[in-house]
Amino acid sequence: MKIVVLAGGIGGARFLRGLKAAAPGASITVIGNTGDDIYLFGLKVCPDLDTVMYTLGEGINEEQGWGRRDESFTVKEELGAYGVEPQWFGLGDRDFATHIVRTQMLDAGYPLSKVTEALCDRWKPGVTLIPMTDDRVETHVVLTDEQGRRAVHFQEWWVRLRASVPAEAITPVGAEDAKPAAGVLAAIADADFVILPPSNPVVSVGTILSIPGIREAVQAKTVVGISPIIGGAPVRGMADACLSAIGVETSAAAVAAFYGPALLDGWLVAEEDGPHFSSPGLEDVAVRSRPLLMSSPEATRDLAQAAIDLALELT
Ligand code: GDP
Ligand code: FO1
Ligand code: CA
Repeated sequence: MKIVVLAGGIGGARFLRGLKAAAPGASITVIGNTGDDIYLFGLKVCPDLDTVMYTLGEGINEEQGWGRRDESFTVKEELGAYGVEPQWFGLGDRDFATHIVRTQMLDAGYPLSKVTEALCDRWKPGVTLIPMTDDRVETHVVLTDEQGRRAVHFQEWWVRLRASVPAEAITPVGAEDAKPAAGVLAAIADADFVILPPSNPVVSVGTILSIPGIREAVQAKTVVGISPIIGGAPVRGMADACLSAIGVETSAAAVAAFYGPALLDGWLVAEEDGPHFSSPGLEDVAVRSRPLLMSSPEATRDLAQAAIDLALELT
């Protein structure tokens, strides 16, 4: 079985753990979101790729969901002592090494997809992890604060401001001119089906789909999505702030409508959302209600199994 997953960070990575457990023999290709990427201190940081790589490679800080376990912050403190900004982004010492290796390889001329492959040689995530593009794409957020109306990097809005200032627009800058990374379209074409895990629909899955050619390739396959919204709320994080910014209600039905019937063949919603699930235009999408909380390895494996079962039923 060949499965492609379009993944963001924590939600995508946790789901992938369950998918590996549910389908140990499957060949899984993960197309990772790079819209969250940011240059800090001259180093290229790829939060979502690293979250997937560390989670599947058993190096993640489990409580936090991002960053390394057993982490220390000496370099960050020393940078602070020099007055070097930003201090609002918590890069740990172990994590710094990843960004140093990545940046060295990029500066030597390797594309991000090759660099990611090299980093995965160490972490052995058990999936093929490919960034959505080798080109620079950065999600920016338009907001108005005491400094006026301006665009900031997604991380500044998400991490420094904790999405407390409403986003007036969210744009993947550079996406229009970006190309899918080597291997992305081939993996999708070759897949038995594509899964949209419970990742942020706007700044994770939406960003991946904004790369010209990816949505068209995915649309041609059987696609099953898992709602990241349960009972009108994002399970963790602030995905509702991203949905509000683009005028989409925070509900399982509205997210399905945002992806659209041309893309989605199947949609898993939480048991509490099943009975009153209705969305005009989505009559052709097969909706099933299942336990959607990734609260334990077993629950996450069962969720992944439900996605596989629905995909096989629809293929
Ligand atoms: P990020 O890049 O680290 O923000 O992670 P993702 O984009 O991959 O996923 C974040 C989304 O995962 C959040 O917006 C939540 O809505 C969703 N999520 C997190 N945990 C769960 C869970 O246990 N079940 C479901 N259905 N969704 C979840
Ligand atoms: N998230 C935070 O809320 N605060 C941080 O200081 C922070 C640091 C950080 C460092 C490396 C990394 O890979 C991720 C990090 N994250 C941090 C998480 C991350 O930036 C965001 O949650 C995602 O980009 C949103 O998907
Ligand atoms: Ca992300």
